[in-house]
Amino acid sequence: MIDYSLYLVTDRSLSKGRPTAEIVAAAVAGGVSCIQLREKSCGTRDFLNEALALQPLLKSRNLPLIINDRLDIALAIEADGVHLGQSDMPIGRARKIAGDSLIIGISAESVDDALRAEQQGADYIGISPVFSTPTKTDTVPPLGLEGVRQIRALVDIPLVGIGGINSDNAESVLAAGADGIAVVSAIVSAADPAGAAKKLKTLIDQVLAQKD
Ligand code: TZP
Ligand code: MG
Repeated sequence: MIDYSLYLVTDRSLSKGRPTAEIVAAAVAGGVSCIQLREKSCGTRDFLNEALALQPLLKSRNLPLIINDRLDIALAIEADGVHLGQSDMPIGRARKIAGDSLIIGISAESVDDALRAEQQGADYIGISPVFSTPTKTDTVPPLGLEGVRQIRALVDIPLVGIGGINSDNAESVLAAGADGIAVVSAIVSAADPAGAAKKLKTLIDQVLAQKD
């Protein structure tokens, strides 16, 4: 079982010059439960090497490494999973190539996307975006907390909210039915990524304990 409660999504362009491995190590020290390596502008070799560089730490902590977009890289390095958007490889094809053991996460931009992802065998859904965010501008209009509630009512697999989430609004996303929150800038752009992760994780653990 994967713990999606605090899901870090990396972004080297927002890391203020600090290496992704440094940000990830700090975030792990602060308590992130799942890590997605998201590289939007580097070549395949660079992406692969970034992923390999994270693996010893994450494996030693038993933390899952999910690769954004690139099923080939996920398979090549035996990552735990791949995260696919609506314009990436369709989940059915990805499953055919990857088999059942690879975690496949899908970004859902609507209630229909979420229903389809579950029917087609996704392991978890990223509700994208919950709030508007400068981190990713090529998104559909935010689904909001109401979107999270609607999807929760119809879907049983784990749900992670993403987009504009921080320590001020994380509780509302969990209260609306998400199992976890995914963040980029709240951790990678923080002056103290370990402290930022710890603050979020402490809050999330409190909220999730009350939901049980
Ligand atoms: N997918 C939907 S919104 C988003 C992604 C990758 C960016 C989220 O970034 P932030 O900084 O946590 O708002
Ligand atoms: Mg994608």
